[in-house]
Amino acid sequence: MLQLSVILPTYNERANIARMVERLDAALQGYAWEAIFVDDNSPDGTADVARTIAREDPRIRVIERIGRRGLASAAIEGMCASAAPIVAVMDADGQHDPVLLPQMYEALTSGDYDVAYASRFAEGASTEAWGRPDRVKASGIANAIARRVTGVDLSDPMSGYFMLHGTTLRADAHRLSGVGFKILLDILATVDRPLRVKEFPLNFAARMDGESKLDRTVVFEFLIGLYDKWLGRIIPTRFALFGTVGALGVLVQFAVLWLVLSVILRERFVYGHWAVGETTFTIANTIAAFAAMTFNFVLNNELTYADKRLRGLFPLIKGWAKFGLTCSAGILANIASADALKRMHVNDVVAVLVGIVIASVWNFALSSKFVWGKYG
Ligand SMILES: Nc1nc2c(ncn2[C@@H]2O[C@H](COP(=O)(O)OP(=O)(O)O)[C@@H](O)[C@H]2O)c(=O)[nH]1
Ligand SMILES: [Mg+2]
Repeated sequence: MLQLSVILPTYNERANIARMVERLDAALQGYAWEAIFVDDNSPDGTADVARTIAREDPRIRVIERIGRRGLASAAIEGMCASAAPIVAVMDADGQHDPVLLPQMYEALTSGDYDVAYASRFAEGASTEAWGRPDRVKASGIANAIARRVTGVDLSDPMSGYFMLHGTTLRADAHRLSGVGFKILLDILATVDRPLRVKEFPLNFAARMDGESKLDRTVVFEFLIGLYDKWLGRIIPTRFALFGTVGALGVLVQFAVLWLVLSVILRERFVYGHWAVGETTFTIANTIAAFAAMTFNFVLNNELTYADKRLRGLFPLIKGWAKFGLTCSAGILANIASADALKRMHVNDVVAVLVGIVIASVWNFALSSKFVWGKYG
């Protein structure tokens, strides 16, 4: 009878799959286990590699998600796709040592614990082999905040290696945010009754092959998670991020407009108007809108869509062009409405602001689909 399902979210982990299966096989001798690779249609063909193994080994399963990205949602879907009474989540890159799996399993089946997890910072754990002291430090800070704010007292609540009963997960799966990567923390903060947690020290290794996809500030990641838990239901997290980036874009647009008109052209700004002709104003505002668009693209790619981040020169240029295209209608509306309002002798600042609001609603709707989304 199936005892344990190990969920391994993957994105471009082609070279690590076979080795990972071998290590699971060695660690889980005597257990009835399965492993589910949840791959987000990795360009390197990770899912094909996993399927090749799965054809020979029925313990291996593959879920391939098309047009989706995100570690947390991959883990949730993998766990929900299993019939096993106990489910685990771990990285597929070798950083999480499978030898802990039987110990975690025994802790859960003993009935004394609801969740078992591997901590990088517990007594006896080590992060030296990770070779990333900067990230060790950042993780430490985020963990300290996590402890304070959620009251969850673990040495490593941001850990991505854990095991729990399928029933515990399914009872609350619909309430999990699925945003960001901190799914263990998400589970602990979401489930109302206190969960009994068993901690295992982990020797966090360097990844076997390939590169990290989540290499970014853990603190920022964590703040998003907090926002999502508190206000995410009222204003969706991604929209809030997009809006915040957009608001910064407003500053950029005004700054560039001011730079062009006041600094470069040395025009005077009197009673809410620059003393310039219509054409000059339109050109300056067009430049400003494009600068703001580029700024917004970069920041949205780094922050709003960090879990789907476009990387590498070509994807970035392509993404920027697509963002520009989807935004160009927005930019036209932006500039045209500002022009129209200006002709109606509305204050220049108000005219520009109205243009920006119209453009940002349009931009969010389209870019989340076409640049970072399903058709990305
Ligand atoms: N399905 C899926 N897996 C992902 C995604 N991003 C990262 N992963 C996987 O999640 C695990 C942890 O990611 P990794 O890049 O190693 O993060 P790090 O260990 O924090 O540097 C690895 O197995 C990745 O392949 C994603 O968007 N979708
Ligand atoms: Mg990793």
